[in-house]
Amino acid sequence: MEKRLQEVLEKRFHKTLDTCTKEELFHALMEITKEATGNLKRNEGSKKLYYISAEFLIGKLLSNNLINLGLYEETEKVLKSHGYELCEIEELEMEPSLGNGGLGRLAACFLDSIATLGLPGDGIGLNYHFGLFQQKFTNHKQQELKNPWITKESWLNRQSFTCKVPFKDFTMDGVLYDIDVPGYDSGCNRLHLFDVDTIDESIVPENSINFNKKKVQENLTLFLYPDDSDDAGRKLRIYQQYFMVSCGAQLILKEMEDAGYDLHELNNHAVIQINDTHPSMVIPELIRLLTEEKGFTMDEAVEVVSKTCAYTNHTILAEALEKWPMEYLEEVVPNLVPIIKELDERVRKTVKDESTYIIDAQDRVHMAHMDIHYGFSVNGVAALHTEILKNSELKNFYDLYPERFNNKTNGITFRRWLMHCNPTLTRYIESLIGNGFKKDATELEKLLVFENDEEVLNKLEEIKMEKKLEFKEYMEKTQGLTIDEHSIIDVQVKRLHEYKRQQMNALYAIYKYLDIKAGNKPSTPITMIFGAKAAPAYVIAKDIIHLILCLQELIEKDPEVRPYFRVLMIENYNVSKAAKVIPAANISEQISLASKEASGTGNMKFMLNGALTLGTEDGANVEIRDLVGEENIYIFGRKPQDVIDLYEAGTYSSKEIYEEDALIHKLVDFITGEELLAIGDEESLTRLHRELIGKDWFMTLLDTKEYITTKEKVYADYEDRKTWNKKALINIAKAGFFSSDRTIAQYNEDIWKLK
Ligand code: AZC
Repeated sequence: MEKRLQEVLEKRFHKTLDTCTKEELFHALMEITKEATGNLKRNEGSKKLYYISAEFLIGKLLSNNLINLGLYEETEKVLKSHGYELCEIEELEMEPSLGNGGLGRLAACFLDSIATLGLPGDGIGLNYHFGLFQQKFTNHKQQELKNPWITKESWLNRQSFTCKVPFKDFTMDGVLYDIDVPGYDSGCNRLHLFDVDTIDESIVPENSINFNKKKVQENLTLFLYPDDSDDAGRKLRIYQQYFMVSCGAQLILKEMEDAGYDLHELNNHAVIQINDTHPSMVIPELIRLLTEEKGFTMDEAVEVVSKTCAYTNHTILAEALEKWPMEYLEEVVPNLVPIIKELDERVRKTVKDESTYIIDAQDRVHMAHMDIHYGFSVNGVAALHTEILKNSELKNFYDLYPERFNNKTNGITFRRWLMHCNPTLTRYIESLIGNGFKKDATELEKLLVFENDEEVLNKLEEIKMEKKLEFKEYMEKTQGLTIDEHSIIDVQVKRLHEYKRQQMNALYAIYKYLDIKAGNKPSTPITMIFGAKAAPAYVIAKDIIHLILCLQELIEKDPEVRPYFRVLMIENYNVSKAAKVIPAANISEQISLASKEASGTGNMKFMLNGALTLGTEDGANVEIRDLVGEENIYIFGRKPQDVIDLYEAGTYSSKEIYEEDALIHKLVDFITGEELLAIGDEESLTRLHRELIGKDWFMTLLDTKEYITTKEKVYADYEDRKTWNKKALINIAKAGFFSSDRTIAQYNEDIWKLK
């Protein structure tokens, strides 16, 4: 490594390891890493997976690629001997935020595991020029800025493949960029990101995310998930989706033909995993290409495509299940319209249940319905979620095709979420149980023999302290906030959404603030950490951020409370910040309204790093509880079936709870009390207050009381550090199940069947 680094620095910059700048060093490292991945053997086989997704939240790649290539430690050593820290070089990398949250990060973890297991499988997506917006706090509010990540040199490698994508009034030329995906100690796959050369980044002003949505030729791949609160935005989403699937379908067919396969046997050589409904148009697009260009009859095309495509559902929230007005499709992708109508006709001929039709009475196209009728597999992302799909959300489809439904509980890559983000813990685990867990995560269970070993438990606590100190330093440097490393670090980081109930955590903060004001000081100080971005057009979500930032301000300025209790919000929460805060956490907040969080994956990352979960009976929390046992997790709140029944009955009234419960009344009213109004914006706080009392669609007030009692118990339990550390150890030991290597092995076993 040292020799190669010197060569590259000399050749490119006429510098040496001792004279180069950190930027030059970063670029040399990127070049060497790219060269090493380029030299890896490609994973190959007679059947190939295409994981098609509108999002790949890959995050920074330098360190993870070095880890997977087996070069990390050597690089670290070489840099150290010349006075550099690898982690400070890593800071210079631009972060590709090509995803919103869980769904996009899952796709990135999957790519890592697919490559690691040696399976031939590539990702297909879009090369957004600006990732998810950069979040800035001004006047206690979220402000959105554009988030560029592509520099002159990056991980992208331009390829020679091109294709033409026919829209109604014009054709666009797709070009392809690849990012290599090295497996851990294994071969290499690729992430294919499509783009167009006519994109004009300059149509977006500085400090803004606004642009003319109608100039499709200039804006098509500018933004991940452009604001879809208006017609133009929704149509742009369809332009993007069709562009992605058409380029993807053309690439797939070309690869198949180049390999000499008969396209009539496409399903024996390719499998397409459709990640949520954003890529669903790949089904009619493949049918279109096969019938128009490859001489297939409609029957032949429908049959082979249906045997090739599989669909993953990631949510039961109605607003996220895409339904496109036919009118929009006619305007954007008229080529697909007759095919979608034909697919719908075929369903109508054989199926009685109208609720499963692709085109509904309002002439809207239900993308998920198309996926289920014309795919061979439908999976949910956690056991509970899949049961809800089968028994309520998609029951009518389950009745039709029970054999298509299956569960694949999500997972995370331990290369990023343990080895990279917590090397100290990794090394310590290795010293206790050897390094087999790096390839077979279930070996972490070997840690269980130490559950009563005080030396081991103390060491775990020491490592947590080290990570808290690192996080403290980071927060000081980036936001000027000084955290007390001796406090309990209680973290809720995830997208801001009402169903995730950050507002309930904020109500707890109000409770604690008032309790301390009343003279009840906690034995150990508490630091509550939030990190969340709200969709730019999601008003109530932004109001919740405003509330949290106002509470932060109130407490920071209150010398009576601040030494014991603080509320801090991480600005611009993203993958790199996740890697900093998760290892430092004692408590992992997973408090969604039961039945609403399909799985969650943050919950797994926290557990793996020794935090205890405070959560509802929702998503993968249920499986975490089943693995660690009731005594090693804190579960509270209304049960999923009760919540489903409550929605069905329509009897939930937050107003009633507010009026009957004096404590809740007081906490909710604090939002518009004089303390917060002196800091924040009256309109925003009043709107949130009104929403909580008048609607509270995700039933915050239903669980608030039990949440407060449970959280008080968690904090009290922290005082018995030995028992706490034992619980942490059990959580780490049982986390192996949540390795995405396991998830991918199951996808392959049940759905993909790659050799
Ligand atoms: C998310 C789910 O909300 C989360 O529970 C799950 O863990 C994750 O997918 C991965 O399966 N869903 C989304 O992010 N959905 C969309 C449309 O963005």
